Amino acid sequence: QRSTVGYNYEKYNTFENIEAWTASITAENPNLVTRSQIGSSFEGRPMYLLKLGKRTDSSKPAIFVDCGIHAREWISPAFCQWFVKEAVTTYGSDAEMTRLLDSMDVFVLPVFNVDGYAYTWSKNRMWRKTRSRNSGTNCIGTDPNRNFNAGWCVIGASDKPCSDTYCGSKAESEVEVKAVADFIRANRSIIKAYLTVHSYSQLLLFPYSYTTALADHHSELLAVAEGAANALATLYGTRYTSGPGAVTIYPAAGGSDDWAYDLGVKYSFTFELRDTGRYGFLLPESQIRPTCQETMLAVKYIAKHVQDN
Ligand code: ING
Ligand code: ZN
Repeated sequence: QRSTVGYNYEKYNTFENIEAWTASITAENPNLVTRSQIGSSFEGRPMYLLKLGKRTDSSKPAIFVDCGIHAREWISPAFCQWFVKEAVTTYGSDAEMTRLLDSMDVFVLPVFNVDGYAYTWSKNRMWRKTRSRNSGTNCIGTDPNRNFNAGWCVIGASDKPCSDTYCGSKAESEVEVKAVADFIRANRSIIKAYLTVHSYSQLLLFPYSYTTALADHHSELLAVAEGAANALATLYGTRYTSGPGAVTIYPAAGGSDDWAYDLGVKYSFTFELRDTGRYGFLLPESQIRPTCQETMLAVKYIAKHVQDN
């Protein structure tokens, strides 16, 4: 991918393709995109982060978006790529996108769990976790969305390395989780919103998942989630359910949205994209475009609320 001309956003792309694409899209849009590396994975793959935003002298408030925490949820990295494409192609023509990127920066991590994602292409399409070694067993990997330091491993997570929801040997045991947590901690004064994209189930979740207690900002978060879900539905009528994770899907500790929220990032949301189970993780490529288009409306709705508050 020496250029993004002809890059296919309506197919699932390999990690290598996505990696090359991050370089091309950055090179082609120097006034809007900067690429940095926030870490390396267990197997040594780079974790590239794209910063989208109109260049300014002073630092701007920001939104952090990650995709691909779980390896098999392929629609998620596809959405992050779509979002970046939309940002660079509609900046200057779409009023909402222009205002967003003039007033804020959007950090996009297209693939969080890079090793797991590569493994779903080479060996096991249904892999979820990282690919790190665990001592005393041949079972591989930790669930990165059970590895954040938010009620770590108290509920809805397993302390057994062979489980698909293994919480790891300690919070942030996974280098990928530590890289993201370190970046967000270092930028906590500017990061106003944290969005993490999963699939599937058509849900828009917010804290908490590690407890059934309601978040301090519950009513505002619920209103924003419902507004975003309504915006999403205007395009194709796709129905999303909004609510706190613990009561809307299941109790689960160590999730990234709970951790970001407790750090002070008020607008913290987990998207569970299409579908509701017909295809599940194997969402056909024909649904990439409609899924990404409708999800853009929800993300832009949240971004507008964050800008205005
Ligand atoms: N769902 C999420 C999971 O990690 C979740 C649900 C969201 C749990 C937020 C904890 C916090 O299980 C999928 N599909 O991965
Ligand atoms: Zn997931």
